[in-house]
Amino acid sequence: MIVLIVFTAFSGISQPGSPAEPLITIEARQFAYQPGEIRVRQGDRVTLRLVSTDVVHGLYLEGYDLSLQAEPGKTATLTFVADKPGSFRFRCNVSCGSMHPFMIGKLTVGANEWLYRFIFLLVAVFIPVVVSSARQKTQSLEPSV
Ligand SMILES: [Cu+2]
Repeated sequence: MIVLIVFTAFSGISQPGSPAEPLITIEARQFAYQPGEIRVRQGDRVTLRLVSTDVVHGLYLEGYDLSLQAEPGKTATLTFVADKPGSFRFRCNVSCGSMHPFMIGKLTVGANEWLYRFIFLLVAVFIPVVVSSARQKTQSLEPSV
């Protein structure tokens, strides 16, 4: 039972505690990003690869004040440390056509899940332990027949 809880709490984390280095490829075309929503963990060293499939597109990341531009058929990369948690919009900063102002996406930088999983684990393991030891105490107080 406890093994199962521990497994559940820690699965999905490749390197517990230490930041990852995700490489995220974003395809840009008139007039959208694919994927339009990306998610990383706080502290991750993120590399964005912007690939344009039609005209010149840019990507400006609000909050981090970072930008990059990709020529048609080419790739532009940008590496940064996602040190600010929250949701940030990114948008095209190269005028690429009529719907250009609607070419937006979202980056979510989540707080370190590790802490939350640790708290969950603590609660999930220690409550049954406390309850069962309390039961044992009650039983030992009962007079033996
Ligand atoms: Cu654009």
